[in-house]
Amino acid sequence: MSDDFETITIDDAKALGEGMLLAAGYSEDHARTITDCVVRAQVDECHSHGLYRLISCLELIERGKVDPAATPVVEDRAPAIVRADARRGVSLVAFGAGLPVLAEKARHCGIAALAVNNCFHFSALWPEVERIADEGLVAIAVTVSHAWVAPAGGSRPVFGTNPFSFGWPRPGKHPFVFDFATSAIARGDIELHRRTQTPLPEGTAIDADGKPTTDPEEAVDGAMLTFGGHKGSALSAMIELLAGPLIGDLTSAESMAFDDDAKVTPFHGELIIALDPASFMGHAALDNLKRGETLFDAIEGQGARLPSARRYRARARNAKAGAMPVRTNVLDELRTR
Ligand code: NDP
Ligand code: PYC
Repeated sequence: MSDDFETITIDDAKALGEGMLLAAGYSEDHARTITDCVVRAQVDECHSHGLYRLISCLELIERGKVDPAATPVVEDRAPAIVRADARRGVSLVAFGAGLPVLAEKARHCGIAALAVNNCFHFSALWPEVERIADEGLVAIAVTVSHAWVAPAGGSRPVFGTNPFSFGWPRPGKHPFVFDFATSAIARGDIELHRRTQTPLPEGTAIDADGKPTTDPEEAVDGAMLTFGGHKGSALSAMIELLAGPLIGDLTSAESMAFDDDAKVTPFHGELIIALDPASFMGHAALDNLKRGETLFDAIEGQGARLPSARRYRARARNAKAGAMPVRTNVLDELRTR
């Protein structure tokens, strides 16, 4: 199978996404919110969480798992805690419902947390922390997935690919954002390698006998690895605890059990924390935020790049062209549905 790309316009991608999701039975809110997220990811050339994810959203309906018209319920749990129950809908819709309360609470208390519960979660986390950072708040988001990843020193899956994302507002600039799986590779990339039958990078997976492999099929039968050995493993365990038991939601192993071999997008919760610089530093907040710029200058000044710099460049390039590259095999799969 080829690994070629073709260019489609942003408007066509939006029409394709919304059209497919509405026809499949998603509510307008779900269809619009999902499409907005996957098109934004595609514009930023985040291929593992771009238009490709429409396929998983369609499978969620086809396999009878998601409530495609779920209306989230937002609950004020404590002065600095808000909960958005997705009610078996998609995480992004519940996030959108909880965000205004999270921001208001963060400004009032200085720090606040949003627990998104009972959601199907297919997306990258940077769109969420970027939105919070655009409001002048510092953001952290974590979520689990399905148990695909072995702990460092082990050989059987326990953890999800458990992404960790951070956003820092930068006056007059795009926020500083990073967002990565705590596995050495995202599951979405493994699936894309499977589709194109191309080898995985070394050090990302082991086979069912615990031996290193670059074969995506063997990786799926075996286990993925954490990044950074024991360090990624500990971070992944922390994310299991924060986005699972702390907020009363499923761990990656429990999400896998809930899936019951339907092989759909994970079902669990997400924890999002927002911090308000003005509450910490009052009038000095802006000056202190600008001190972050000294750090960024020191990074970029020696030729290193900031996380998200590639994404922001792709965004500017593709927004100007009104079009973006998409893997041909992904478009073929979407068009034949
Ligand atoms: P990557 O390894 O592709 O990149 C992670 C981050 O590191 C990005 O912010 C990226 O910026 C930055 N980065 C990459 N290379 C460099 C570099 N050389 N110097 C500085 N920064 C760099 O991420 P993953 O493959 O681990 O994850 C991809 C996506 O998958 C994430 O968005 C994540 O949220 C999502 N995901 C979602 C899951 C879920 O359960 N919902 C589970 C697992 C992953 P840039 O984008 O600019 O390259
Ligand atoms: O790429 O690991 C991943 C992933 C899991 C759920 C959504 N994305």
